[in-house]
Amino acid sequence: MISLNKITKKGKALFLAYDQGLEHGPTDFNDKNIDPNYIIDIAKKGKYTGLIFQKGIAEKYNKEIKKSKIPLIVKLNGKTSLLKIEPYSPPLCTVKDAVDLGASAVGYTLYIGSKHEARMFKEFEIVQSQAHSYNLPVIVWMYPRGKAVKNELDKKILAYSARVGLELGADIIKMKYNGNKQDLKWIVKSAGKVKVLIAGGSKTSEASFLKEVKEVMSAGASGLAIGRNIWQSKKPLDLTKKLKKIILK
Ligand code: FBP
Repeated sequence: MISLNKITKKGKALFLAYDQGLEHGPTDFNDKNIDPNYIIDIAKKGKYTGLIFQKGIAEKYNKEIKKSKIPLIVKLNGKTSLLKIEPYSPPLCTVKDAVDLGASAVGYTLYIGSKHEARMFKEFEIVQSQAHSYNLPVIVWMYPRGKAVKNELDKKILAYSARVGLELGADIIKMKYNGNKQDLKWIVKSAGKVKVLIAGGSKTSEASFLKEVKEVMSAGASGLAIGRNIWQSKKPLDLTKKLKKIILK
């Protein structure tokens, strides 16, 4: 069993995600949060349990990341939002590169149900076994997506995704929440020993965000891997404090 101690606290995780520049483009950013140093500073002051970057930022800002002492999670694959085709996220960084950058874990997106599922599984198998040979935990963004998936937020398809995470050897999975606590309980059960984190999504009001966080934690989630709701917030550190009270208690 791979240890998650470096990237969790009391078994819970609070990861700050900043790969949206690749996935969505700078459309998510303003004058402040377009600067990776602003994100590193939030992670450091907020004592996040992990900071997620693609290889490019992990390389260019490596000195600052190391100085922050926040565990680095390198996202190994990704895609832009420009091509409106069946989703496929190619590998963009090797496990060895992530290790050389000082990563404490690696991240990978899988689009289950996509026409390219088989290819993604094959590529993931290499990543998973290499990461485990370095004792690095593997965090999988489990996203059911593509023409075959009618409703990405359907309980059955989310539970299926969670189970696939367990079957393929993920250590932590990151999923979207469909707003139904009972559904999430079943999804968490489907993941077995794999911890389930919830993704933040686009920015919502602080009150409804915090309410949702309480709900997902009481349904058995092990934390959050979020981006926009934090670094688009006017007071990211205040919000972080409130989140930590709910998640890391
Ligand atoms: P947010 O909290 O900003 O939604 O980030 C979570 C995340 O998983 C990012 O890591 C990733 O860039 C993005 O969501 C991908 O989501 P989608 O494919 O739905 O746009």
